[in-house]
Amino acid sequence: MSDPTVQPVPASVVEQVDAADVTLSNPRRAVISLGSNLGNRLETLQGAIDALEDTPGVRVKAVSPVYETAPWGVEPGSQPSYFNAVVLIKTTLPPESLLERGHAIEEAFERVRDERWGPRTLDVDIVAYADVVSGDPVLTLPHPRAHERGFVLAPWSDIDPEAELPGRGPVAALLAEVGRDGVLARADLELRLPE
Ligand code: PH2
Ligand code: MG
Ligand code: MG
Repeated sequence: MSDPTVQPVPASVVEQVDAADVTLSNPRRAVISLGSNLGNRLETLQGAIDALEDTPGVRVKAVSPVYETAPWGVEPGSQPSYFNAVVLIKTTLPPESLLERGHAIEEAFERVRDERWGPRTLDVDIVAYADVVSGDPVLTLPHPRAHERGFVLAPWSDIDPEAELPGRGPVAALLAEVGRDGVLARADLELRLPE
């Protein structure tokens, strides 16, 4: 007979613990792109990096140089230039939770979503999550336009020259194809890796 003092654990709880166990003991690498073209761009990017580090289950491992970049995908001259950077993280959060956290950080910096590719105080994009390739419209991985954006590829290759964009190939080769037009390193500015 079974021991009456042992309470059965519902199957749903067993499953959740198993899923959490796997990610907790196996943090994943992810690549985050940060962009800002409204307000104090540098302060905002640093605030986003600090907020990522403050997230349970996220460690910021590397922070790229700052680039000043021409707005991509909009009429030339119609928006202020962007500051862009890339950060490498290790995380126990699944991609959906990381996305949610990115949106919460955007909201903390008063991001307004009214037009596609409108100017913004802060954009936090998941460029890649481990080697996941997914066509999920809520979170397409890797980011569907990362391979053609110098403002993502240049800072990423600075901090990880050997990096590969899942399904697309080496970041350095993609950058060579796209070129560095409108992507200017701001060596006079610096973002800090949180302590
Ligand atoms: N983000 C966009 C649209 N255009 N252009 C630059 N230079 N940098 C960005 O981060 C950026 C953009 C939409 O997310
Ligand atoms: Mg974006
Ligand atoms: Mg975005």
